[in-house]
Amino acid sequence: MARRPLDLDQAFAAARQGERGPLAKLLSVVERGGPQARRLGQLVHPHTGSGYTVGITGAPGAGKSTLTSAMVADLRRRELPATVLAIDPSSPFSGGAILGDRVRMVDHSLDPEVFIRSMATRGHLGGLSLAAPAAIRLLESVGREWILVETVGVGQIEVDIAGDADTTVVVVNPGWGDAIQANKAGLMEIADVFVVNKADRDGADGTRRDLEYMLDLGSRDGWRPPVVMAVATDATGIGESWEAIAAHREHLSSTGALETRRDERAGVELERILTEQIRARVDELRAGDAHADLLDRIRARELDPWTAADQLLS
Ligand SMILES: Nc1nc2c(ncn2[C@@H]2O[C@H](COP(=O)(O)OP(=O)(O)O)[C@@H](O)[C@H]2O)c(=O)[nH]1
Ligand SMILES: [Mg+2]
Repeated sequence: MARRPLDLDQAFAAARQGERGPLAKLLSVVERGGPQARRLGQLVHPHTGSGYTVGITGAPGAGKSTLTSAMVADLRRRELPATVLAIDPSSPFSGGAILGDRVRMVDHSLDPEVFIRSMATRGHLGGLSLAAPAAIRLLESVGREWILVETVGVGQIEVDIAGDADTTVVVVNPGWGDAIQANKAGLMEIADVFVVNKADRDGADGTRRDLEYMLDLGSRDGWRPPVVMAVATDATGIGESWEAIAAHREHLSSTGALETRRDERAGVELERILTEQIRARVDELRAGDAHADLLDRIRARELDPWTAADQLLS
């Protein structure tokens, strides 16, 4: 299937003028990866730094999409534009993924000040952990300020992506493994705000107590994550969630931790890119004739693998 090549400069300029079609196409470029995504990254980079990213993570079914949708409504009530990036590492679908999310987000689908996009993996390793921050930066560079990033599931990739946010909201439920699950999944370390969602159910206070107890054991950047009770389905606790996020943002800005964190993330991203490129180089070397020859010589005991590796690299 031939794809008409996208004029990146033109599309980027249009997206910066607020056009949604070109922005959607550019997000597909990011999602596909490869040389075009790299070129786009070069265009985008000088225009980044002005957005604020809120990661929303937690176990499947915790109510992340419902909460996100309610948070978007709250932004809109305050006449602020809203941007949502839903990331699903397990889904082969893209540009629309996750039917349930679409249904819940449908309330906002006619609002021109709301931009919602799903991103899925393209199967290549490290794909989403590279694409997610690139997508966030693209959204920033076209002037979107509040960017909500919902990650589906609680695997390592999701934890990594959630760590790409300025403020990370971890959504838990009453009785959801007594917060101990959150701890096991590595969510305790990345949480800046906890939302105990489905507080209309039994056990919400117990979950809150468990969280508070675990939070007593340590803090990050001199910040103790607040625990907010919410019922996302009827928009209870949404204002409080935003207040907690705003307080964290203020804390990060006033202490300089925002810059430190962003610097650290830049380092992490550089490392991911290096790893990806070195992996690609290894694949290239493995596919070459020299590799097969050297392997024969290793089998014949003429050459040890270390010397062979040196020869391949040189
Ligand atoms: N009782 C109750 N149900 C909720 C609440 N928030 C979300 N749900 C329901 O929980 C289910 C999963 O919600 P969803 O937002 O898709 O969860 P996600 O997988 O974390 O995105 C849906 O059926 C929601 O209607 C809540 O506060 N209380
Ligand atoms: Mg969801």
